[in-house]
Formats: sequence, C-alpha cells, structure tokens
Amino acid sequence: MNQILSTSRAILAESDPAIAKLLQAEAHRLADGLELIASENVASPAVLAALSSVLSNKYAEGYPGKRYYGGCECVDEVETLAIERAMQLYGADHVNVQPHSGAQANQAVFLSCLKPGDAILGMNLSHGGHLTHGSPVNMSGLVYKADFYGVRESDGRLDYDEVRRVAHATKPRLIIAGASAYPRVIDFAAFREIANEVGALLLVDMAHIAGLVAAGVHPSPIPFADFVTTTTHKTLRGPRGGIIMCRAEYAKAIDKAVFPGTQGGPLMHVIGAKAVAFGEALTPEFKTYAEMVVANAKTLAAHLSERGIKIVSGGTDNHLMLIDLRESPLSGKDAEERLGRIGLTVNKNTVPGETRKPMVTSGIRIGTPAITTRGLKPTDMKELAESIYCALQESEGQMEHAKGLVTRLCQKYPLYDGVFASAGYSVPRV
Ligand code: DSN
Repeated sequence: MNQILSTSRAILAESDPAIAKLLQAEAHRLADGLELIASENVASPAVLAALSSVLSNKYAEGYPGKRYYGGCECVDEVETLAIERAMQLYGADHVNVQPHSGAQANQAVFLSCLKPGDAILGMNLSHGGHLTHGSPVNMSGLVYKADFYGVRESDGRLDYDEVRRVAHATKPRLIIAGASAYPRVIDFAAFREIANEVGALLLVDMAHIAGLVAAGVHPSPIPFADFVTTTTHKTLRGPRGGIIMCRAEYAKAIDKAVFPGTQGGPLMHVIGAKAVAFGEALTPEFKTYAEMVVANAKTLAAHLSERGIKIVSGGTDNHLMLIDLRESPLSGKDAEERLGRIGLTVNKNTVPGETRKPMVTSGIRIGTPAITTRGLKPTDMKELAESIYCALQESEGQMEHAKGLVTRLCQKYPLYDGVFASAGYSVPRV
C-alpha cells in the first residue's frame, strides 16, 4: 500500500511539481492541525487507493449489465459490490450508488417524484437545514414551492408540533427530514406519522449521520422513509459522493432520475471507493469507531459547557455540537479565524435565533468524526476544550498556550496512525 501510494506520489512530483507540492502542503495542513469540521473525515488508505485508480478512465453510462459502452465487465462487478454492500449496511430495498454528491442525490429524488411547482417542506437552513432542502438560492427552492420548519429557540430542539402545523397548512408532496447542523437524535417515526397525515412522501437526507446509522448508534430512517439520501464522506468515512436508497416501488423511477435524468457517466473510481468504504463500515471496528465519535462529542460538549461556553440544546447526541456566540463580542467568523490560528479547523455557522449576517454568524460548528479517526479519545477532550476556551477569550493572551495544547495533541496522534495504523500510510516529512 505504502509502496503504491509513494510510487504515485513520486510520479506526480516528477510530472507536475506544482500540484505535487500543493498535495504535500495539504497533507501537512491536515497533519499539523486538528480537523473539527463536522462534515469532514479522514478516508482510509484503501479508499484513497481506489480513488486514485484506473477505474477513473472508464465510461459506464447505464447500470450493471445494461451499459451504453463496451468493456464494462470489471466496473459492472465493482458497482454491483458497492450496491450489495450498501444494502447489507442499511437494509434498504434498493440502492443507487451513482450520485456524484449529496446535492445530486437529492436532485434526483426530486425529479423522480415531483413536478415543477410542487410543494416541499424542509428544515430551515438557518436552523441547521441544508441548502438543497428548499433554499430560495438553490434549484430545490427555485423549481419547487418550499416551506420550512425549524427548532424551538428555547431548547434548540426540532419542533415536531411546528412540522405538523406547517405540513397541514401547506400540504407538501414531499417532506424532507435531515440536517447539516443539528446535534440531537431525529425522530424519523414522527416525520413518517406527519407525512402520512398529509399524504406526503418522506425523504430523509442522513448525510451527516450515515456512519452513525450504519453502526447502529443513531436510529435508522430506512423503516420510515420512502427515500433516503446520503453523502459517503462524512461520518461514513468514504470518498466524496452520494447514494440514494428507496423502497422497491420507487427503484425504477430513482434509477431513471439519476441516469439519464440528472447525470451522465458515473464516476467509477468513486463507486469503487464507495464499495471499499461500505466494506469497512461493515466491520466491528467501524462500530467501535462510531461509538467513539459520539463519546468524544458528548465529552467535548460537557467540558466546553463546564467552562461556561454555551452549546445549542445544551449538548449533543451525535457527532457535532454548535457553540452559541450570540452573547459574545466574538462572532462565528472571528472564532473560526482564531481557532484556525491555533490549528483547529472549524466552520462558522448560524445558530437558532441568529442576529448576525450569514457570512459572519453567531456560531461555530464542531464535529468529532476526523479527530476520532485520528485516534483522539474522550480522555483527550479536556485538553481540546481548554484550547478552544483559551482561543475564544477576548484577549490574545492565551493563544500561545492554546496553540501548544493543539500541537501536543497532533504529535500524540499523527495523521494516519490512529485507526489506520496497520495500513502503513503516513504523511511523509520532507
Ligand atoms: N456542506 C456540508 C456540510 O458541511 O454540512 C453539507 O453538504
């Protein structure tokens, strides 16, 4: 493995030194800081190997056994394995592994069951929803008539009474559950009940929690939803990409909506890497990993709260938390910049009851998927909370101390030495 990867690195260094240098710089950026962006992770060397493979060369429009190109014997088997593993992982009737991303997966679901102008109901973006769930600047909000539900400002939790009220008032054809910045368990049974009351279809976009669902540490939406979409690179720790799962009755419509409806040739190297990631997620080690992601998040949130940092909803049930800076002179933008200076990568995020502009915000979203892959444990969360606390003080005084804490954690857990220790892949020092 190491040999293959270092051989390809050497080839690139010779043929395109500019790009090779940037790849190396990015590897060092990752190794020398801690990745706390809730939607990012560290893919395994095996996933990276499939991504960087000859599968990238192949056109394979169509589906296994029914392609528009010759020479698809191998990629047919690759795609079939990806489908079978995803079905085993989640127990869905039907899986389409071709969507290039979560946004494309959602778009294909819309095409399969909606007409332009149909009503849809999704979570408010500023409450933690997603751009593709009806935002007016996205195709989902431009083509369909979108309404929104949100969280209660008092406790930051999903307000199922509001979901029901808006659903009855707007009679959507499709209700979308799922979020990009929601730290609590989502009650999929409640969404199903509301969808049934108004005769709506139910789409669950489980992109953020897909790895937790695969490992059984978050309830599965599969028994309740008509369609489930996800990306494959967040808690699921695969390559960047998307998949769609659905009930058997929608299988044909979904496949048609992906190809030829919204995409052309599938990215076979990504599908190969998805198959590898699904295989990894089926192992007992992945279950342990997902449990540790949640344990780390809960412990970090508790340590931050002890230090007086306000956490939306008071904590977390999953892999992420939102720091509420509405009462702080520091905005989300300021905090993102300060944390970046000590080697912690986060993203600014709106919080419920937001008063600042979207590019400024009053929140910080923090996630534990990538640091858990790296090997950090709940016993390390006190130190991590201290570094965050120090960086968020008004004065600059404690920045050096905070940076020292982060550097110590990075040295204690070198990138690719954590759960992938046996794979022999490392970030080469030059
Ligand atoms: N942009 C992703 C996130 O950061 O949550 C969602 O697609």
